[in-house]
Amino acid sequence: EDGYALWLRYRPVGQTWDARYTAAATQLVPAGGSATITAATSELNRGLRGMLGAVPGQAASVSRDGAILYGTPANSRVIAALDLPLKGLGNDGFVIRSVRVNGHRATVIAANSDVGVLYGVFRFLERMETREPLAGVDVRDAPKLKLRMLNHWDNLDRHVERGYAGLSLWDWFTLPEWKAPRYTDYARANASIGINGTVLNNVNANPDILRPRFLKKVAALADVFRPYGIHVYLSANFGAPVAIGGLKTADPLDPKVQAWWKAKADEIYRLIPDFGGFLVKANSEGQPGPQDYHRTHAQGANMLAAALKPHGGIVIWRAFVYSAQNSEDRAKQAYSEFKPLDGKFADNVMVQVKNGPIDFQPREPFHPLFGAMPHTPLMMEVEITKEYLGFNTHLAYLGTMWAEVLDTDTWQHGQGTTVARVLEDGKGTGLTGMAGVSNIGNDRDWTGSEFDQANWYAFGRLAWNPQGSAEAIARDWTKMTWGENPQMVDAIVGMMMESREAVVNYMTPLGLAHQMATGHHHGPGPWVHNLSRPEWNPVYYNRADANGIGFDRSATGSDAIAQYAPHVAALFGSLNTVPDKDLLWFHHVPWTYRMRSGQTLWDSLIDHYDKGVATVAQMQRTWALLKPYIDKQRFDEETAFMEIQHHDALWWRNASIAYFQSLSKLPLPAGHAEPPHDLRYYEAIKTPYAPGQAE
Ligand code: BDP
Repeated sequence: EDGYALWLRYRPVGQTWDARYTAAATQLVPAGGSATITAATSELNRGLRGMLGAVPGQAASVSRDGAILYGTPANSRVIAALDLPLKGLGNDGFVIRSVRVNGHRATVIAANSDVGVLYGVFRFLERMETREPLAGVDVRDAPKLKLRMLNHWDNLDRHVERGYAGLSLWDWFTLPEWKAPRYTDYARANASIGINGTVLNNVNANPDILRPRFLKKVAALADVFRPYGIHVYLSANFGAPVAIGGLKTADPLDPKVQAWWKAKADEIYRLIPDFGGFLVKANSEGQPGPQDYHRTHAQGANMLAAALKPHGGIVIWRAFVYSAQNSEDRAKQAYSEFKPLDGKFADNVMVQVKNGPIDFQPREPFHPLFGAMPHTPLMMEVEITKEYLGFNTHLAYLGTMWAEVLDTDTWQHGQGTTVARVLEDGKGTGLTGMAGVSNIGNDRDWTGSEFDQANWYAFGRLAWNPQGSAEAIARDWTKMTWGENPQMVDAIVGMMMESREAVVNYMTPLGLAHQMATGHHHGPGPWVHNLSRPEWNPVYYNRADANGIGFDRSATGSDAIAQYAPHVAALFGSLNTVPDKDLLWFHHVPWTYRMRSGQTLWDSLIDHYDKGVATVAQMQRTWALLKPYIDKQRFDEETAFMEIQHHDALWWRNASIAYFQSLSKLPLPAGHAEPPHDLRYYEAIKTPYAPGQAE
């Protein structure tokens, strides 16, 4: 196995389950003939053939025990007569239930729309893959968020920004004529976890994507994805009217600019009637935007929203902004800029906010905008691709990271206003959502490693239900990806659940952030101080000197805490209550500061680095014991990747300690080894090759 099948492996279920499942899968009875129902049928055939060794016959009505009846009440009088609890499930929810039809035992998979039926079919197959019983099944489920989207940072030359899994899947050269089967497999995988939107191109957007010749290619992809319920979106370059439209300005208040975007939207919808809309990165890291014309983000977003509105499209406007001219703490800038715009956005605009206030670090506190824009639908953006967490070779299961943010209480509207709750509230517009920066490329295994598939999977599951359990998700994924042996499943889930904390520990413990080397962000660079913008330098974040370390964001410092609700501000703002994990994010403390554990900060810091390395070593030992249960290629690859991770973890630990020790001048606590080399040695290490960043 090479990982291509993802979690949809559909391997034989084995004797114990064979008889039980076969009795519940003797006949397929689809209702309706849409492309989506056809996709559902073909998935059932694929899954049942793989798991049970045979494809059941297809029939127009239930005529034997063990039939699977699937469709909507609108397309099937039999389903309508079952009077299933479909109300309140929206378009995407479904019911799976054991019923009797025509005197026969059957399983019905029903929904209000064919896409809901498809989701139900995938859930049915997932039950088999995870060895849940089918007899007496009664599932009723619907997504809590409306938009569950991948953001591809794919350039038109197929380089993927921050991509570690090969080239972009989209082969623009052979599209639209050649619709590679892989596009369908991509859609299947996404639909299986409820993802219903995809932004095809990088937020650092090449305006060419909006030219007619590219739009035809985009339309071809949209045609492939449509049966799977996936809408296509594009990242739009705000300067496109100038870059490709021949206009002299992109000022959102200029009628010619407005007309250009309107015509562009009309053109897109002629080709793609269900086009989702535009994602926009504006006035951020050099991208053009409304501020180039002294207009606000809201004015820019609303102008695009007006062009899309007649077609039902939306604008997703990113709040990832920090400016070279602004000397305010970077962690504060998005809030400072967007909070005053609350209520000023059109009703088909969503603001997309990263999970933390800076930038996808291994750990950040939640973004203060969550809960702080009561009149604006917010979408949370997470980074599935592991730009800051060791690329594709470090095992880091991100389900725990996202669940940590989602479960955090913002206190913005009283206790219990968790980030998940904020996201689930569409402010009356019905617009709710979560976006994940894709980790997908054209590598055989899609994501550059087996374990990175888990992050794609977990993203979909949490976007479906932001209150889901990271552990339960890891368990389902593990069973589907590696097999059902309970000891193996426990061992792998155990590794996954610790893995992200291990990365935090060996890279940026106790609230440190952005200590990565320049440009590619792989490997340590806590000493870096020579980049043109202060907030690009790791020293900006660690603020380490002879006395101590950490960024004072309390009232005595940048006062970033004031952007949180009072309860949270008080929690983070006081040394007595700030969680250890966020200590150096919010406070600058002396090296000799006494932690609540009684340890000094210095000793605790060293402990954390070593703990991170030790966890990786433990994961390696656990993995080695799993050899008998795992197919050779996948086992060997992960073994090698863990060696890389262990090497890198040690490198991070040693380099970080060497640098901080050059300032603190403190000895290492007993039992902790000195870094084997001096600081110069670590400073001189160059990452010889990081994807897209070869020197
Ligand atoms: C940063 C990435 C950069 C992205 C940017 C963004 O380093 O490549 O363009 O985020 O989200 O994390 O726009």
